[in-house]
Amino acid sequence: MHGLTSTASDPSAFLRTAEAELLDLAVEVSQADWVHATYITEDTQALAARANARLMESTLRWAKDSVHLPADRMSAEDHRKAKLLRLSLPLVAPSDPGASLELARTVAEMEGRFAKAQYTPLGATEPVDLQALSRILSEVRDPVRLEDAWVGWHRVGREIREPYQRYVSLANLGAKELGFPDLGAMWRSRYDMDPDAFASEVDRLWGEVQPLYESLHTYVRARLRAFYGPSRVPERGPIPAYLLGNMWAQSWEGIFPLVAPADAEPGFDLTEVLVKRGTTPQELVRYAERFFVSLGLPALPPTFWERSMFLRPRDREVVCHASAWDLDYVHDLRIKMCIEITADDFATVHHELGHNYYQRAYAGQPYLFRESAHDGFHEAVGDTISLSVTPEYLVRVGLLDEAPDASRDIGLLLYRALEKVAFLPFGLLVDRWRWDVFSGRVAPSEYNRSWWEFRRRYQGVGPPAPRGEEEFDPGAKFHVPANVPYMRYFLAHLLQFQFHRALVRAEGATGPLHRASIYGSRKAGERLEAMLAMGARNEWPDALEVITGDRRMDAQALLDYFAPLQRWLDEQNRGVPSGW
Ligand code: X8Z
Ligand code: ZN
Repeated sequence: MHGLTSTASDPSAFLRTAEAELLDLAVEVSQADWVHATYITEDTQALAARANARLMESTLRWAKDSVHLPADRMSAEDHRKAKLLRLSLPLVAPSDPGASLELARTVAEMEGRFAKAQYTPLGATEPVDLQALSRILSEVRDPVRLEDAWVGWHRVGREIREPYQRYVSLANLGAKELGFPDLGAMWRSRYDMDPDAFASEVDRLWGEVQPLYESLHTYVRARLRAFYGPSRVPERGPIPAYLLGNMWAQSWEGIFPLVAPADAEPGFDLTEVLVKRGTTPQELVRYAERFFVSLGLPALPPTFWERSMFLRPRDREVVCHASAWDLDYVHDLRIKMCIEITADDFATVHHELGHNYYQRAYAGQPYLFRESAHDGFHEAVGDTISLSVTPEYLVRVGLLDEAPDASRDIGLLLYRALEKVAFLPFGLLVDRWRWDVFSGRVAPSEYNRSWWEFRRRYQGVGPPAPRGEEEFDPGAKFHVPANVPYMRYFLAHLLQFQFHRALVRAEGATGPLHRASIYGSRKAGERLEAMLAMGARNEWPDALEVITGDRRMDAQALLDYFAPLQRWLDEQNRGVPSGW
């Protein structure tokens, strides 16, 4: 099947055969993963693990055979395919008998443990899930209850630590067989540049946004100190992570009411508006679909509405973490989410549909190109649309009677910064930490200590009390047990501002970026679609150029967007200690 002769004699045919076999196995993986994620049992876990193991084994074999392809007799397209073949999975096991199944089982088990974890918070009588605990983190202002919910959820890491270590060793061996030093190097090789150069690239990007993040941190710390008092919030040290309105302190809009100055609220509360109107989860998704349709993209297929999971079922365990799927890699699009009627989930449904519209647009490509330009692009599409959810847009779709005037702009910008700027260091550090874990720079005996070093260094946040090595706090974040690379979100948080700026300017808009929306713009839609349809056929700078005219990722668009806020923060922070 994987004969050397066919490799050498007809590279295109070799790659097409590989694609056909991998597509079949990938569809089986989607089906098994979908059933597992929407109905967690021993059996669905076993089925998902088996399907994943088969895909890993096949990918490894084809990738190893492809080494013998005659480079000098291959088209540019086939070169790209051969390169992507080796990088098409976020994980492979070594070829030893049973290793793929063991690795796939280990990941499925970690995912299951994460999905099923519960804790009975102070004042409750029943254990509750992550969603309910997250609601405490964002809504409750009693620091004792906040700390309790935070500590309670983080217990989940303890049972993930051991399988995680096994996963690290197996996944590293698999990456080595594919010719990468370790799994982190394999992940960093998907960016059309030298993996070390990519690491420097993200440092450069972080350097561009770090001053803005520090200004926000300084401002928020002072406000939280005023609210919770000096015994909870230090004047100069890291902010306790449980006070920032989110389980991982990754985005801070939950504490907007605590830090918003009196004269600068956004002037409306989208959650309240949606709840008052009795919006259903379906309708929430319809808003997002209508936005894409307004750009000239097609409506979602009827099967999307029949097969998606919008609500947490009462009678079974599911993976609630939101995701978007294309089960047959053509048009079986779906999302899986436990939707709550909030402004947060309003943004998340746009995020998820961004994935679905990307998948739809590149479905005509050969299998190995049915991917985004790089994974940050996939994460940026729906968020770009969310940046167009301005007050004026909400008025146009009937969710708001009147847009607040420009005097409320600081409120709008501060809210956005709590969402987007606060996220940046977290987006960066999850994989900075994992890269060190995979390379062995961080030994298992230091997993938790080093995790907190990274959180302190980049985010300037700390745990409620020292955390020992019996804990495994990275395991309390979905993407760690689920083996989802995370640097994509850091990149997406910069790219979405680059996309937004380019698309609103394509329409000729000249006003402030935070009041500009591409809603209803066919021109923006065409540009977006042109980029989406390329899939992974070209190197990512080509895709970036199609949409923005630039070939480099940079933070300037984000800094332009927040420039008025930066000036305002500088005034607020005068005389306030900064840094940690
Ligand atoms: O995982 C997600 C999406 C699915 S790709 C809901 N996000 C990251 C997270 O929740 O940690 C979106 C923002 C960052
Ligand atoms: Zn996503």
